[in-house]
Amino acid sequence: MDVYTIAVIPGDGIGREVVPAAVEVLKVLAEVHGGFHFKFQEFPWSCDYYAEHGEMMPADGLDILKGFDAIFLGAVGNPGLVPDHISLWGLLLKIRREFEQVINVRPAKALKGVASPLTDPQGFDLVVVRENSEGEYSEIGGRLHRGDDEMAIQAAVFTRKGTERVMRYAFELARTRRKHVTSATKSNGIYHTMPFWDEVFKDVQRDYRDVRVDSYHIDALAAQFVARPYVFDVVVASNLFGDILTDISGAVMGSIGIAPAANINVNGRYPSMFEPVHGSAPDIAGRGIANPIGQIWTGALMLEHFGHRDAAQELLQVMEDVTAEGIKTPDIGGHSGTRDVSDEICRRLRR
Ligand code: GGG
Repeated sequence: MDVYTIAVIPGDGIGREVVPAAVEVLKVLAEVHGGFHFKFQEFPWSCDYYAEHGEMMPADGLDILKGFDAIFLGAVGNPGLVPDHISLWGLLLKIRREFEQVINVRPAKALKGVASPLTDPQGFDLVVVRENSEGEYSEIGGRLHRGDDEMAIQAAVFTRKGTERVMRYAFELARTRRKHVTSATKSNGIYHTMPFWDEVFKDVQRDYRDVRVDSYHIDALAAQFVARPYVFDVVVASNLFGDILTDISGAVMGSIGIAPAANINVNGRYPSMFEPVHGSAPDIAGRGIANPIGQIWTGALMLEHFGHRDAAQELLQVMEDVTAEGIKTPDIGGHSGTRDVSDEICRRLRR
């Protein structure tokens, strides 16, 4: 029996609703599937924790997390309590950086029973591979002057190592899929980093001549994600572009509440972290209507990461059956609550 220790950080807002729902589903899956077992331990690190302690997580938080096999996180952010850049850099981005979770894998595909703005019968099935540790997400820069001369400067960091690494990950993934990689660039407008990005892409593609490639400027790519998402297989993008593209692909699926994500530590030194694409959604928090599918699908990515592909597939199948039968939250046109959806998934897993 494989036993996995999982650090659970529900975080803020709807994270506190969708995480317990998904944990319940994962417990039932382990029980009925056999062969593996989870030991979950919850941590209250969040904006409320900050209000009490002046930090998003304790000083030894990373040391504590290091001892786990994976981290299962909900959402971070309560702008009424803590400025967003403080909460994100104090918890989510800190974990991604310190635990070298350099790759963010964000799949998106048309699900049965979820009305999508996309009417094409072909559906779509793509994965965005996002650079997760550098790029535009940088603390380098500063603010100068006051009044008319006030300014803010923000530097982006693109290392050859980091850029090549995310591209190789995307090509390797494409080899297990439809062998097509699309690069998200903006080398017409961004003078240094994006021509560099294109150069590295060209260098890496030489090692993957069996994989078809193309490249779009991010603005055109964003439009294509909406108009023709079915033409994409694996899309490789920088930190910011990948974040934006996956909010779009979430919306194209029908709701960002469905979209899953995995922050992968590729060197095996630290745990990987699994968290859905969506944020804390303060507007609907506490109403019991948050969509748990993004968090549950994220749980399936965690199972795949541990090598339990069949259990992950079983979970995805049941999840899709439930949405196909109309048991779904209001964001995707249903009338069910968070727990109605997760309870129904548990009930079907037990059958
Ligand atoms: N699911 C985690 C969360 O709270 N995401 C919101 C967000 O804005 N994340 C920024 C990012 O993924 O870079």
